[in-house]
Amino acid sequence: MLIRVPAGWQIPEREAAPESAYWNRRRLLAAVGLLPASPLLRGAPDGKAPYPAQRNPEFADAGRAITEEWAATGYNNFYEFDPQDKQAVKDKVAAFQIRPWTIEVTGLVAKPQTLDLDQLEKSMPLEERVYRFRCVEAWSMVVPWTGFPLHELIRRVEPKPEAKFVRFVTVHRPSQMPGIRQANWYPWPYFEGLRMDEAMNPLCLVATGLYGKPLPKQNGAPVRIVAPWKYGYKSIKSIVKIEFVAKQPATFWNQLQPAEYGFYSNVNPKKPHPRWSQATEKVIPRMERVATLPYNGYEKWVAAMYAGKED
Ligand SMILES: Nc1nc2c(c(=O)[nH]1)N[C@H]1C(S)=C(S)[C@@H](COP(=O)(O)O)O[C@H]1N2
Ligand SMILES: [Mo]
Repeated sequence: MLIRVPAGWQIPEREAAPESAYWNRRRLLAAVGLLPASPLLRGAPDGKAPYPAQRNPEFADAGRAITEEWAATGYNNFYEFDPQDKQAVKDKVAAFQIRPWTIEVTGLVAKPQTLDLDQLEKSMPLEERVYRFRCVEAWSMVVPWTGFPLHELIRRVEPKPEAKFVRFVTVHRPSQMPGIRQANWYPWPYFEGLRMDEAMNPLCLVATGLYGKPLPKQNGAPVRIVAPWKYGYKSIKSIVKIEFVAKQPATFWNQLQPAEYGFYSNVNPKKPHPRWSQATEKVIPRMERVATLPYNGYEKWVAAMYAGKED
């Protein structure tokens, strides 16, 4: 049996105390499926929720100040709620139900399954990472996500060799998502995709939290993808389905406007959008201009995946 040993930084000082050894053992057993999950297993030794998770020191400093929480949670692209006004999204999410929540994992995998999000979170190594986040519209932010690497989930379902891409689908709930009714010509539900190596890249997070708390609805509660080297639209929100496929899947924005939005959509300051430059970006909320970095500054982690190609 393969037991995952947490990296040194994942074991907080306080958990080195003898009383917490019991909890760590319970969490480990639960993680490998030997114990039924119980609410008491969540997070810290005192039974508190797993937020805030411990910050991964490799992603503690994004080289820019962390965006104020009110700004990152008050200026959102989430067309299902409002396809026009980013500042209105947060005021239109009240009816959106985020529990219970399941994710169907299907397609070319040995172990297709429907995951309950609460169970999944308990069994995954939650960590906090501060990432730069760059929208294709040339605004950006710097925020601490809580989540776990997507590869942890992918390994668990054992993709077949024919699986070359991963497709993600957002929940489709017109009754709770006024933007879907408002913009009914869009091909809802929102869908996205990654190549398998991108999905397996250690940078790619399944996020369930922001600013040390569960994700606000406007930021994609209860669970979303974060691929920080790509334009923001690749980071699909409120996902209910993950499908492993052989062929490059269609994606929402690429299907709507292929000349403007590609499949790979890696942040690239040298490749202008047909209607605007991508050389700089405006940092919310003050919109000061800063230079946009290749792969949003994550070249070191991801450039090898695109060696010799322009993506
Ligand atoms: N389901 C869904 N996911 C989505 C979107 C959307 O409209 N619907 N917008 C995308 C875009 S364009 C961006 S920039 C980010 C915005 O994430 P944020 O609101 O947390 O900043 O979400 C992405 N994920
Ligand atoms: Mo975006």
